[in-house]
Amino acid sequence: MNDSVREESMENLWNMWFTELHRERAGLALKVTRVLYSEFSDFQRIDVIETEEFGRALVLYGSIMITEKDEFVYHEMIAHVPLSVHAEPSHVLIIGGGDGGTLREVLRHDRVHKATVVEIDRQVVEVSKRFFPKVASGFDNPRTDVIYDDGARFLGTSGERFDVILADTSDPVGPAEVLFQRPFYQDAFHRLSDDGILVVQSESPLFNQESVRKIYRNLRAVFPIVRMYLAHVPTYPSALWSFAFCSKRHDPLGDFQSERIGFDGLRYYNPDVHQGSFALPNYVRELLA
Ligand code: SPD
Repeated sequence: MNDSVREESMENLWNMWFTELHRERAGLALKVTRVLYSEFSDFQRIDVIETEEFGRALVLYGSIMITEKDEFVYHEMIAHVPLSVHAEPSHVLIIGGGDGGTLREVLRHDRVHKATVVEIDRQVVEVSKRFFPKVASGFDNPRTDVIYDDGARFLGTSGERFDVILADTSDPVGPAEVLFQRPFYQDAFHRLSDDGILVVQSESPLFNQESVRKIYRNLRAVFPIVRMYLAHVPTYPSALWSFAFCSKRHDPLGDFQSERIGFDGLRYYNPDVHQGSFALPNYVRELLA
């Protein structure tokens, strides 16, 4: 075999693709350079792949949770939107979030004295620390408390109160399904302080319309203020992702104060993005009506 033939056959050998189907006939395909990790934990299948375009990706249950290239969008948006609306977010609870990206963003705020992460799957945290050290950088922070437990059970039994709760979950299948149901939202309401805010990741308004409808129906039955906001996450279904801002008192636009973001280094979130993310296209308004 001459060199050029050998090179070509190596090229074919590594012509490996990861595909995530988002609907029956549409999905995302990423060219893979290496599979770094592939195991079943007690709860789910966990894969870490290295892709040419998006760097390393953490895949749970066959679904991309984070990639090195675009994780900042989701994590900045789930954390900084509520934290720049709440006046004293002293104690923040993160349900899920085992990769650590949301924690990293929460800890940027000096006004947060304690961040509690409740993750069901210890293996996700270990994998993230090993393969995504920059994302998982907050786990050793003295303000962080990590509890390995079922998020729904924790909220139902905990006697603690939180100023902000962030439901940084995977999709509503498997172990995360209960985290999208009304009892979970009721428990979150009761665990929040009187001016508390809950933010939940609420799926794609284009590709997951049935889930979105259910999530907002359940949230509106519990919280007096429920507003959707949007962000562009290229590796999530339809690349348009939604979050639900739910609160007892705070209005996400009226109570927003840009001075609360007193640090550098954000790559997506800024005051204009905060305001603009609550502007919804007509088809999304209709979905929520
Ligand atoms: N379909 C992908 C939805 C993922 C939402 N959660 C991501 C967790 C990142 N910390």
